[in-house]
Amino acid sequence: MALLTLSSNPFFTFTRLQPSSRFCRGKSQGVCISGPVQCTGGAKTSSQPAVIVRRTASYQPSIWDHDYIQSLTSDYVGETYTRQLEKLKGDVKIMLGQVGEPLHQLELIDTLQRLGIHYHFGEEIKRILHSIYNNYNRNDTWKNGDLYATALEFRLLRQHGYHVPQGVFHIFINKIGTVKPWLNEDIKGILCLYEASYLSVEGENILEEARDFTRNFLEEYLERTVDQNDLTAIINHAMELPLHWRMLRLEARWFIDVYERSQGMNPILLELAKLDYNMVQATYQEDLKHASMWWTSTRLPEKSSFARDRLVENFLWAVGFIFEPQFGYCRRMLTKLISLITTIDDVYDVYGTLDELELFTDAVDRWDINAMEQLPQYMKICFLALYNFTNETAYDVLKEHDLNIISYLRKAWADLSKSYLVEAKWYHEGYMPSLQEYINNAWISISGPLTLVHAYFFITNPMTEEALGCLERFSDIIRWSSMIFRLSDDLGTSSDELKRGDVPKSIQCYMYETSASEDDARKYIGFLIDETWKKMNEERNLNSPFSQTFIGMAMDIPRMAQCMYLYYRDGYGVQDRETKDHVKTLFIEPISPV
Ligand code: 0FV
Ligand code: MN
Ligand code: MN
Ligand code: MN
Ligand code: MN
Repeated sequence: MALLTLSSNPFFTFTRLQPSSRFCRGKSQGVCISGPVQCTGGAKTSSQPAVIVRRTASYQPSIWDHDYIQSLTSDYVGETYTRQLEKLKGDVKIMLGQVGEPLHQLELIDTLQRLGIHYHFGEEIKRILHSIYNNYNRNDTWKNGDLYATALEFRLLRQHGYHVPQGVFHIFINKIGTVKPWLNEDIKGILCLYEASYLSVEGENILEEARDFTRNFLEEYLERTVDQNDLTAIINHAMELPLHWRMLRLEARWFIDVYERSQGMNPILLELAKLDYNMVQATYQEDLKHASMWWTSTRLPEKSSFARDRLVENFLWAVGFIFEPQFGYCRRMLTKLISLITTIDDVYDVYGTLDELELFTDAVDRWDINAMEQLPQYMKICFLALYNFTNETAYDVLKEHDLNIISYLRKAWADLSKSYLVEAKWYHEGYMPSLQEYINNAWISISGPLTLVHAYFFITNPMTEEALGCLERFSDIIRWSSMIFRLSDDLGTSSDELKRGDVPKSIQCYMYETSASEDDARKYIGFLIDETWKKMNEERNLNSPFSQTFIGMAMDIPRMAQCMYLYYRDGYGVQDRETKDHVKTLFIEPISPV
């Protein structure tokens, strides 16, 4: 056994054990070696010093300094800009009222959505789509057998909750699942069909085939096209991730540049998009400063130096979950919540011993402030931070809605802690769950349910009995959202997790179960993500007591996760790659005005 010094603390020496044959199947039979990094010693009172097993994740310190965050400013505040924004919004409303052709109406709506300014025109967009849907079978000469028009209408109507059958694509597709030969030059139509196919629900074979076909077709098109132009850039972007899976704000920022260069660009839309982006960025800066003040004041980053200190990235998650400027309270609270989740996740996954984790889980489950006494020092501060934050949330709700929500919040924390503990036990026993057994726990341990329960209280007014019941029972939208979050996280983080010692994640469970290669296991997890999106597409259009804002947030969680973990990379734990650019783009650098 090689000795490795990983700590400057003279009380601790670390021993690295061989991580081989760690995992066993079934009830803890077989070889079970404890974690790859052990640390012996510590300030114990007994003469025989107890062995304390601790791992390390070697997370880098934050690259964003608190003082730097506080120094962020924007020019885009104040009366002048507000007036200018209102004027431009008025112009666009007139535009929306004047455009008559259904195809032009759809194109305008699509452009507004992609530019990220659709939220100003919710009523107008609703009205237009409603009338298009009402005329669906009566007046469709404007589509005239056009794939582009059909696919655009299909995507926008489905996005807004209307049921359009997949059969509308029948006339374009051959028996063998390719498009009819006369469409082979219709790149725009094929791209649009590709994007539309992501709005499918389970069992829609035409859309499934359309997706495979269009993807292959577009990839081949890229291969044989030497000229790099705007069209190839757009196709490349679509191949990376479809529109339906994109984080909205980053997509808006990307599209504003594309739109500026495009033929037929409307200067009013461009000006509004840029101004709005910059004004929204100013509100993000204020949200971020607020959250950073709180995070610094908790002193958790210094007290829990084993954990990720990722305040700015936590804010990025929050913006991914809900971007509209009026939801500042929700973003601030989410950022705090995610910071707590991350610290506590690292307590369970990295730093805590099994005994300590049992005590912590028990304290959360009992929701007893006196239980804090039983905790080691480093856990006391985590526990009280969590307790205080929960009370702060509950107090805000009690104040505004005369409703005591403590029971919902503590239940969500107890569920999360228990799912963390299950994983910690599996790890310590060297137990290899089946994929199903893993997932049954892991959709909770990713913290999606806890986050959505909190989010409901951060945005909802008024709160309804029915919705509270659905929250308690984890309605399916919460389940599917959390599932995609979990599987995407596993694709991005499990390699590092395994190296430092953590439970086997979905990929490893599947490999163990089926003897698949890692490549094939990743493909299979990708397939599960696809299938889960289809369930979510279906679920969000069913009758539910949740608002569109809440459902939107449930959809945006996987979008943000797919962005953070793109290309199987951990954009959250490792800050200084794409994530750093995303932070700069979204929160720091304004777009140059027209
Ligand atoms: C992921 O880390 C993590 F901590 C997350 C995603 C917390 C942030 C929470 C929200 C954005 C709601 P890690 O890969 O360590 O998580 P697991 O569950 O795999 O330990
Ligand atoms: Mn973790
Ligand atoms: Mn974990
Ligand atoms: Mn992970
Ligand atoms: Mn990017």
